[in-house]
Amino acid sequence: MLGATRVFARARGRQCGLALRRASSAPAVPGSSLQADPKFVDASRGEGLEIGAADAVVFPDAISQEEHDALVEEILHGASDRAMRKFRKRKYQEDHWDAVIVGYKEIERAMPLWPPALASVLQRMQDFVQRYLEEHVERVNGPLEYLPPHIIDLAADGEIRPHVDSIKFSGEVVAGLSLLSTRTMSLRKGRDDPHAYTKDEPAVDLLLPPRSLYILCNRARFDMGHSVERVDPPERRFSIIFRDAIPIDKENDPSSFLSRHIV
Ligand SMILES: O=C(O)CCC(=O)C(=O)O
Repeated sequence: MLGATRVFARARGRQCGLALRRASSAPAVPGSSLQADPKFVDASRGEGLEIGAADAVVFPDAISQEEHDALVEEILHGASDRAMRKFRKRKYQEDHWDAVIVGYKEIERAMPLWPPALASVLQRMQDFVQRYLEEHVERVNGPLEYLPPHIIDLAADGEIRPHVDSIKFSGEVVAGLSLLSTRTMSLRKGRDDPHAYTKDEPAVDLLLPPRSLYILCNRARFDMGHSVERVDPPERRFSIIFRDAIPIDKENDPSSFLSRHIV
């Protein structure tokens, strides 16, 4: 993790045309001690990509180590209701040539189903995301409705290929709490075909260590594809994703969250 931070810090020091429009200070939320750290967003290979400085941000110490460990423990060994038992037993989804996400399991888990102490950690994150959007997204002027927090268990060799989340099923934000291991999220110009991307095209990279919260909104949410690529050495990762809801299109199959949310 430290190594990756150093790589990012070095990359940011280079004089490449930075894509992020610089904010006068790191994007923040009034009254909150959480501060986005620009060192975790590397735009040095993002030439030509237009994203506002507040559109893709990382808050590195969003939760404490104790809260992190308790969330991981809960996902691995906690509540033993049927849904969680099934989730734990399920095999990782295999790689298909047309898959956007490979080597993963997922489950939506509504706030009341979490132990109260953890529900309050997740609620704190969601409330923070809401306040962030009110501050940095013009269209957001009041409370949004949120989907249940969504757990993604990404196998050590799993990856999420570039995609723009469907605007049919979720709204202004994709925000994620990262657990267990560090990965990089890359933002590239959005397009329909996740396989039309190449690794060396312009990208903005977000470093996502455990305990960090990222927020994608505005152009980073709607105009850019995001991906979570493999790491070497491979390491398993959990994320807990927060999104706001828009009215569900009843014609779409509600059985798979990702098939509804990822185009
Ligand atoms: O696991 C993550 O942080 C990324 C999740 C993602 O790409 C998505 O839910 O659209």
